[in-house]
Amino acid sequence: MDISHIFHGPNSGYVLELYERYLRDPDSVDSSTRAIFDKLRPEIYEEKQSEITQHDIDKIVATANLAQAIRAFGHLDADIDPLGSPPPGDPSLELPTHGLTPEDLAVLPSSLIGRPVSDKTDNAYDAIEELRKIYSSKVGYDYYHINSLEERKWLREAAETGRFRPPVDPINEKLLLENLTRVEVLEKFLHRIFPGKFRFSIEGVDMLVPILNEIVGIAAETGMRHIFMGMAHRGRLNVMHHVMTKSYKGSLIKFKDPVQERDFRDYMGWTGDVKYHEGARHAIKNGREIEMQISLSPNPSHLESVNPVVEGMARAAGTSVNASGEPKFDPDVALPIIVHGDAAFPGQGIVAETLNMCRLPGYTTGGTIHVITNNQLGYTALPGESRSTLYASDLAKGFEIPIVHVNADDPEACIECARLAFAYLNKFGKDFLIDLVGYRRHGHNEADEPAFTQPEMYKIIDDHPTVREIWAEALAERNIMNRDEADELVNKYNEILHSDFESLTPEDLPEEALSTIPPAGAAQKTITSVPAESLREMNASLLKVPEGFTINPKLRRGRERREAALANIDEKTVDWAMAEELAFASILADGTSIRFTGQDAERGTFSHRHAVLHDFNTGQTYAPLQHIPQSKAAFEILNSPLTENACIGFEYGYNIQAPDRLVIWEAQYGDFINGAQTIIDEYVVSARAKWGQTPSLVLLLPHAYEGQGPDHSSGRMGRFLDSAAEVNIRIANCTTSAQYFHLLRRQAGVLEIDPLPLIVMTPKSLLRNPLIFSSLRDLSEGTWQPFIDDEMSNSQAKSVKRLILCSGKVYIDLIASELRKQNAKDTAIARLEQLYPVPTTLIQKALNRYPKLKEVIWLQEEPENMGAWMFIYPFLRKFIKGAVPLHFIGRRRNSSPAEGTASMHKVNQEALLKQAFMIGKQLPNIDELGITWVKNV
Ligand SMILES: Cc1ncc(C[n+]2csc(CCOP(=O)(O)OP(=O)(O)O)c2C)c(N)n1
Repeated sequence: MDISHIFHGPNSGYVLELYERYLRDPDSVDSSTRAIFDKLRPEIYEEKQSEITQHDIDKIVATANLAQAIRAFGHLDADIDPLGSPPPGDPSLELPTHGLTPEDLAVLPSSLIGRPVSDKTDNAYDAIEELRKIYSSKVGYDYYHINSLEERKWLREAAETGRFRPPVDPINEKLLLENLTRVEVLEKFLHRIFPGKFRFSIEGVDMLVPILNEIVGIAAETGMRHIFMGMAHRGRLNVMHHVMTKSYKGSLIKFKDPVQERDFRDYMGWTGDVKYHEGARHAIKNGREIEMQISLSPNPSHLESVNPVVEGMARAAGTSVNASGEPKFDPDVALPIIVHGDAAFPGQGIVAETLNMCRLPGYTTGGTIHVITNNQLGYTALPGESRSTLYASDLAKGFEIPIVHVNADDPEACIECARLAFAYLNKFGKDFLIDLVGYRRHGHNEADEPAFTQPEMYKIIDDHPTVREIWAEALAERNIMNRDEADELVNKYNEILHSDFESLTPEDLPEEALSTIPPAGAAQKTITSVPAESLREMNASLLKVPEGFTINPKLRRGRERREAALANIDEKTVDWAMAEELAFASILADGTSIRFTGQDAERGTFSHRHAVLHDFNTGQTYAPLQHIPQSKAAFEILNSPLTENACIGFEYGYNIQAPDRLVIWEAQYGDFINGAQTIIDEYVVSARAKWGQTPSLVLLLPHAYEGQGPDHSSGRMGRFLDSAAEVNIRIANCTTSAQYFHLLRRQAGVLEIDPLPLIVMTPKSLLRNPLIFSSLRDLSEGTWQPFIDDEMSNSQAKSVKRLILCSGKVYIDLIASELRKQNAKDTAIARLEQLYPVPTTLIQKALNRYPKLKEVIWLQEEPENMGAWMFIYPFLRKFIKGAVPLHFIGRRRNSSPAEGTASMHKVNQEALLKQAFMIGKQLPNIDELGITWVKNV
């Protein structure tokens, strides 16, 4: 007889399972369960029916439901706030909600709650209480948002067996006290000696340091080769000293204000950065062998911006690229750990952008451990002002990341969470989050008065013992260490700090990064040409596909054209995509690996690249650059997630960790680079000056005024030119496919000897315009030209009156124009292919070639306040030295980069070209147009 209908409710499945077990073997369940099920046995069901009431059944199901609620929502009742605020609770955790009383539970079997809790309890009441102790203790296990049953089971088992928790998994209690003492003493020492100086103290979340050390220790035992850490200001100094093992003197000297010791900038040879942004590396050794390297990435103030950088570093460390084909990724090589702020985690979009990468091919790192140092404040803002969610960590739920909320005043609970985090990551290769709930002992910084805004909270904090004091007390109660011994530890570390401070000399200023800046200039000497025969062979290899692979018919013609394209060495047959592919093939043949990412990068936004072919019949993919026999290194090209800031941050980190690989990111349209302004400003263009890092990341930004509107025209080159200074970046805007070929090859050639980020304004319609096509000879014999003067002869140059200087696509518009033919004799046109570093000597040389010059014009498509003009103007003035007038022609100053309609674009573009050729005269209707001619600037 089927009696399943009598079990109902969310846990009916579990009760049924128990019942079936009982049917197979009545002894497999405990005696009280057996007594209940005896009443339900089919053969005696009818007979005993009168004895089983619906009431009994309801109580069984209600008990199972209660147990389920505690497992899922017990964290809402957990004691996670050291400051003692009551937990929010939840009605599902209360007996009356389920129609239960303690008496009901006392007569029910504990097996209704399940193992392992049922094994150590006699009835359901005790089992429920036991369950509460686990799920509503100082740890709130928050994992019911995980979809995988296997993972949920594993997490439940880990929580309920307590296998990562002391005493099951013991800790060295004394050592923990020693560590907490070092953490606290450092902060208090700095507070005393340098009152009011910012250090963004860890106090209140001190357990961060032991948590990190626990993870580092287990990771090293497991055989991880790298840990990459990212964190903001909070507690960073303490982590530097007690996780990264930096010497105290290194920080103490900086607190003393080194400018008094010597000229800081001269000494460091770079701009440097404040002490709480510095990075560090620490090698854990076994004898002479480095077992594991821990790297703390430098980071700017911009909270959370370091997240993708750290992920990129870990991905690079775990990826080997030494053989041709696809790169190989090993998730067990590197572990990323990211420490977040409780206000920043939900607030900064880059957090979600980075979390979204966690399982993407080409981006996953095999899991990250996240720690939120949750001090319940963001500067002066309360949680209710910083987020719309209950927990600071709730964003992580959407990515199915298990979360533990842990009271930062319970050291054992914190250590359990660290172990659990690593064990889960190690088993499932996925992220884990520890929400370390503490408080902030001082103001946002140590000069702030927190009681201005949180008077009540700070009354509690002022009276609240430190976690070291709490733990010392616990050890005294456990007779492990008496109070005097604990005080001795405080004295010991105070004395160490004192003696370090007293013996400081100027030589204690850290010297890191001094030697990391290589001399610039090697790029100019790089040979980028490739023998014609090699290029022909590579082209042939690139056009091959596996037996039986059906290419999309629409791509066939182009490929047939390419088969014949290199027959004649002087014919201009090489378009942009072909030049790019040949550049990549030759770079791989030179042994340099390539990673290329961007939105829809595989096909290319403009459907020009097709680096990954899709079989027309089966959809199977084939990337020729992974199969050419000439290649000696791995190639990967990936369609990135629809993200700019985190994607560029990721590639930046990848590039920093693997400087010998060519790393390229392509924007869908150049404008979207503004979504990554933080990473550009804070890392790409300034990391060298601030932290001595030497990125060589390539950014390809489609940039062309073609009537597509304000948002698809500009790669915002002005933004990069704004930040171009010293030796920090190269910016190119090239006009032939050969130039692009040589530019890419030059970048790959100097990755390790003259690395700089390379920003390239790339074409849109010009991708297919024969005026930019190059010949095989241009590739095999040419070189990168930062500036290209008019091709006219020197004798023709003698009659030139006007020199038009420009950059990029407007040059092609000029030479394609009818007006050009009419003005061929007296007008020369020269193009700046490299905007930064400015090729000063070449421009100067060109100016000297035109003795009868009457005027120089800077022509650009962009508005006067955008493009290259504002940047290049002072250079041009200096070169010309007032000898001839300098005019500007371009779109008018504008708040938006381009016209909103194609028709207005056309009118303005035509007017622009007309004005460019109207020597000495102004277009009659110029005032009505969107362009401007600024005379003799
Ligand atoms: C992107 C960004 N916006 C604003 C700030 C200024 N700021 C510095 S710390 C801070 C509060 C951060 O709070 P939280 O994330 O909780 O970290 P905590 O300082 O409390 O550890 C703010 C707003 C910043 N550094 N970065």
